[in-house]
Amino acid sequence: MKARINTSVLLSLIVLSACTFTNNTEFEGQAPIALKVGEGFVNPIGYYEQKPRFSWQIAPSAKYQFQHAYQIQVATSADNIAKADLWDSQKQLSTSNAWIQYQGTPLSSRQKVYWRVRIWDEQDKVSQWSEPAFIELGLLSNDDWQGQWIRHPETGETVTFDIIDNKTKNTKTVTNKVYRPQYLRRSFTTQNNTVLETAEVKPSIKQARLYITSKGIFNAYVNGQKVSEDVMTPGWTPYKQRIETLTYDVTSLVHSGENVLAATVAEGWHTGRYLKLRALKVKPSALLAQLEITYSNDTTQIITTDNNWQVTLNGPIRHAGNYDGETYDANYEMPGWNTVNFIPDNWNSVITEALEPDVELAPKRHQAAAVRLTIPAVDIVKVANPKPGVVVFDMGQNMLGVPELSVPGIANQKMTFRFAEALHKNTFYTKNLRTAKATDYYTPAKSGQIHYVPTFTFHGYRYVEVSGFDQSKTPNLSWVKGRVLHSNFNVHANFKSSHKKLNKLAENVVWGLRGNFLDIPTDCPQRDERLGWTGDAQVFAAPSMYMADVYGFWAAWMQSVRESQNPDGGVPNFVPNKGHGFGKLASAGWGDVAVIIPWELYLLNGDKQFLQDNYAMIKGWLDFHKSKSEQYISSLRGFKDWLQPYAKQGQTPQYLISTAYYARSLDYAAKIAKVLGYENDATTYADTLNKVKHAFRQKFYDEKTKVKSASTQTSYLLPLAFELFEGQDRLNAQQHLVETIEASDKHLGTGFLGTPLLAPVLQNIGRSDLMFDVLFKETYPSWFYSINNGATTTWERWNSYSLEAGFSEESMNSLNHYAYGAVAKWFYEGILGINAASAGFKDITIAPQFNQRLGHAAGSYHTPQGEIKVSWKIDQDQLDMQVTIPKNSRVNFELSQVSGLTINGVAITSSNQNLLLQRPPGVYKIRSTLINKG
Ligand code: RAM
Repeated sequence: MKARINTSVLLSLIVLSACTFTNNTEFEGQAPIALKVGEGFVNPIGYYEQKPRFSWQIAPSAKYQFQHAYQIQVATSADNIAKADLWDSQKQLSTSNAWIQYQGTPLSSRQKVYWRVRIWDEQDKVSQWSEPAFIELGLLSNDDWQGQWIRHPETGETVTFDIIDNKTKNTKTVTNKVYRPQYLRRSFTTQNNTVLETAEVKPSIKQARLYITSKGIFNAYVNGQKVSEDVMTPGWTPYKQRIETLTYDVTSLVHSGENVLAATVAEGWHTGRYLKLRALKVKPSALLAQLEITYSNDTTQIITTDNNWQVTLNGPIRHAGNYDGETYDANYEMPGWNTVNFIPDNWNSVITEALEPDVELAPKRHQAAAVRLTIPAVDIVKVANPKPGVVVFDMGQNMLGVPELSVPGIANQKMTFRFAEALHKNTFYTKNLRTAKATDYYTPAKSGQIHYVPTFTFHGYRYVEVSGFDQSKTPNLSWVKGRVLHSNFNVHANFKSSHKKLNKLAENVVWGLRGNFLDIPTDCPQRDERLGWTGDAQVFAAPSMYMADVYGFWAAWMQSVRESQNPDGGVPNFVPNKGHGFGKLASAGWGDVAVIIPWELYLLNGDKQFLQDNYAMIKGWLDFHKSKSEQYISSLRGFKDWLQPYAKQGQTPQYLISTAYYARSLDYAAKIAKVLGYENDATTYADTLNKVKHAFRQKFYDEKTKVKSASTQTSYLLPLAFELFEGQDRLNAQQHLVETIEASDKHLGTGFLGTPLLAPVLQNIGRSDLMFDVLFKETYPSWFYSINNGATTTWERWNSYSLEAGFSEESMNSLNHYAYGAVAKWFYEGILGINAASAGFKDITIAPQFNQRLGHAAGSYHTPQGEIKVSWKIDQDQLDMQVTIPKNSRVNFELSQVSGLTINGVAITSSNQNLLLQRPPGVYKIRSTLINKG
């Protein structure tokens, strides 16, 4: 028998002694690791939260398994950490290792704080303290900014464009403004350079921070050195409400004496056009910066954007736009323009503009974009009807990025670089880019090899067409590389199986992710669109979480969604939008993003703050749904089951879809309200849900639960996935669903909304075998059809392209749309069986779906507690599986297709089924016979 110890006495002893002897080996408990704040930030500079949320993990190598309590200390300096002069949580009995909110005095702009954590294990033994981590805040308020927006005085150049009129289909000419990229600079002398009257020692530079943002996109330099590798900063937010700001540590770049702070600013999303809306009024780009230098004597010098700056439009980047590409002329290069040795002759003085009080300047709350990969060209392709002097490179991969070009040029002979997603009947094809010109130009000042990477644009492409180069040289693969850009998060998708095409599909989905996560989630990266479509986002957000560290990315975009909500509660079709046309309207299955992303990401992370942050929007959205419904049937407009095969928008009736989504949003809202403790709201939403369910059932289905309209897969998937039917109705609907799938010879028949529901519904009704049949179909419409036709990403349409006939249509045909990639969630949740049994994966269910076509499958998922790993293989009928469960989690095994199970050598019989439930962290080796091969 264990002796009972008085825990509180023991604890005070531990706390006391731990404070005195922090490194005492008596406390061998391994310290927590992976300290993070907010949505995954490690030691951030320029952080955004005044009350940060702390997360950590137990090291996989620790001798203990669970956390039973924690203590967090926050201090003003690393030396003071044991004093916890800002906040000491004290010992808190809690198993939570994530999202613990700081409760001290809210942190202020620029403040740098240190924090550490220790935990008590299941035996109530305290661990060592973690290594201290830090957080440094950015500028939190507009009042922190002392400077003004600065820009070139010009008012843009008028350009004419030919566009196809949507109604008449005739070409018409419109005019608009474009703004040339600006080169801005100012020099300054550090304060410690002044001649000192006394003999005291000159103070040295202790720290320098650059706070900076722009309307448009910028690159910044101190003394000619780029301050960071970020690209397309500050990214895209609803600029009329909020512009994100960046913070850079430039301590090592500022010298005592004279310095130059400089920046280039181009159109980006702010000033550039979007969609075909050439005529939309655009405002010029501008820069806002504040360099703060702190000296060893604790004085501070601040350099801001003011009328001491000079600007020119006569730099080498002549034009730059997201859709149309960049034009670079080396004759305009200004060597050293951003250094002290340069004399800015003929530069203009900037004009200044006051900060708008209603435009919030806020620290960027997720990672900026960056070059994440560089890939080589794999082939020089022979096209049909080759034009002399034109060569086409194949990158082997459809991607979002910019080329890295090392091409031989001739002085003053313009080179042209065009981009295409695929060859069309062996020709270079750009019609599916619509009005996006997606062309870069480079004019060399002298003959020889150029080295050029476009700065202020991005393209969605696989093929690069190069012309204008030195014809005496033979094209070489080394001329072109592909720099892959996306927001700077880690991609750790690692699903692998014995099936090549399935693996290729999994890879393609990841490339769809890489290709559409440039600061905001986009529908596509190549044509004149590239917008944050909310429907696409709601289907792909949860799947993307299985593949990359994208929580911060989504949480940031959801803030933009909140800011874009219309006064009537409608959540727009795409975010950000410029308040123009159909972009700001709300649609069923699109606007529901307001509820779907908060709930589904909460299930994966367990971060209640995310629910709270979005709660007002959720309520507004439900009110909006209500205003669009009569007798609990919704008449909200939408895009139906967008791009369902064989039918443009889909045959499932709009109001059936709208009512189903009304129900889904009510259901999720009721759950969210419950988690947040808003019991009345939870009851109201649940009551309304019941009424909507009833109305839905009566309105759209007959007495045999057959849909009254055309029988589509989606018309059964929606009520089954959203649990809108009970009892016999549910069974009937299941049967009708299976019949419709069988009627199409097991091909899918779903669009954007139906497709993500297929796998979870079929698994839920015990028909994973049928899901595998659909998944492994080779012919249209199917996922493998695209692979059989050379896909390296997921496409917008099931038949966007074929090797034989090329692109199926001219418009609306992107080869890089992530929506249909939502199926990849099932690779992790279904095939590997990694499921959250409680929000945030503290409770895990492992329920793999085996199938005769798969000899093995493996992969992992990063939960807030650590990595879950699953791998299984089937040899004859023998199943061998290995599962790793991270610390501070428990696992249930649900293995339905097996018999004669052993776990770590122990046979599971009817009397010890408990060995399948609530198991602790560790490695499980599972063997069994497969009785149902699926
Ligand atoms: C297209 C977009 C997007 C889709 C909408 C309805 O233009 O590409 O994917 O959500 O239409």
